[in-house]
Amino acid sequence: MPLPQLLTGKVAAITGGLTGIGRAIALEYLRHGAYVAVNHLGGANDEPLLLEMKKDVSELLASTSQDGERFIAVAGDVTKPETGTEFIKQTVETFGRLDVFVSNAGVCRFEEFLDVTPTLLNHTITTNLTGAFYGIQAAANQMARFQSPPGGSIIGISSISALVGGGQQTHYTPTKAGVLSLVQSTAVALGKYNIRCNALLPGTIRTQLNEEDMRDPGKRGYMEGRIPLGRLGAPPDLAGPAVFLACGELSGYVTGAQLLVDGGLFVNLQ
Ligand code: RM4
Repeated sequence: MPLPQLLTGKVAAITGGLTGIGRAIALEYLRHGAYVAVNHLGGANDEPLLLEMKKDVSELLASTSQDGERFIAVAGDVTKPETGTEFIKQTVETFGRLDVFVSNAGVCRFEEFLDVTPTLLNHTITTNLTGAFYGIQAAANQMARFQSPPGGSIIGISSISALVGGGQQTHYTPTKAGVLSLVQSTAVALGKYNIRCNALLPGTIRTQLNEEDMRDPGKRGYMEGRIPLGRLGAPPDLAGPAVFLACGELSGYVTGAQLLVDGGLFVNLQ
C-alpha cells in the first residue's frame, strides 16, 4: 500500500542537497508531495551529481504521478552570508513561499588533533556552524516577516557528535554541538512566529564524509559492533525523521527538541 503524502504542497529548502543525508531528505520530501529547492556548492564536481539528482527526481515524480516543476538546485557556498539570502530568494521566487528549511550542508575531514591546521579548523567551523547560522537566519526571516500567517519548520542536521567526542574530530564536534545549541536558541527566538526549530542527530551514516574512514575494515567493524541495530546508517534512515519534523500535523508541538537517529549507538555503553 502506498504511504500517504505528508507534505503536500509544502515548500522546502535544503542546503547540501545533492549528496548524502540532504539528498535523501530532498527525495523523500518530493515523494511526500513537497516542492523542493536544494543548495549545493557548485563547480565542476557538482555537475554529475546534479544530472544524477535530476534523473532521480524525474523518475520519482513520474512514478508518483506528480508534475515536473517541483525541484530546483541553486549553487552557492554556505559560508557566505549572501548564499543563504539568495537561496531563499530563489526558492520563494520559484515556489511562492517557504515552509521547511533543512540546514544540512557540512564537512568533516578526519584529522589528528595535533595536526589540525587553522585552515582546516576555519573551513569546518564556517561551513558547519556559520553556514547553518546564515541559512537559518535567512529562512527564518522569510517565514517570520514575509508570509502571512508566519510560521514554518526549521531542522538543523547536528550529529551524535554534539553529545560525544571524537579523537580525530576535535575541529568538527564543537560545530555539531554548536548547531544543536543554535537550534535550541532559535526555537526560543522564533516561537512567537510559530516557527519550530529542531535538531536531528545522525549517528554513523555512510556518506562521502566518512567514505575514507569507513574504508578501514577495522574501524568499520568496530563501529558496526557498537551499534545495537547491527549496521551503519544509510542516508534514507534520516528521511522519515526529517518528514516527521517538517510535518506540522505530526510534530506541531515539537520545538527545541533533538532526535538521535543512530541505531542505538549513543546509549550503548556495555
Ligand atoms: C558523525 C559521527 C560519525 C562520522 C561522521 C562523519 O557526526 O562522528 O561517526 O562518521 O560524523
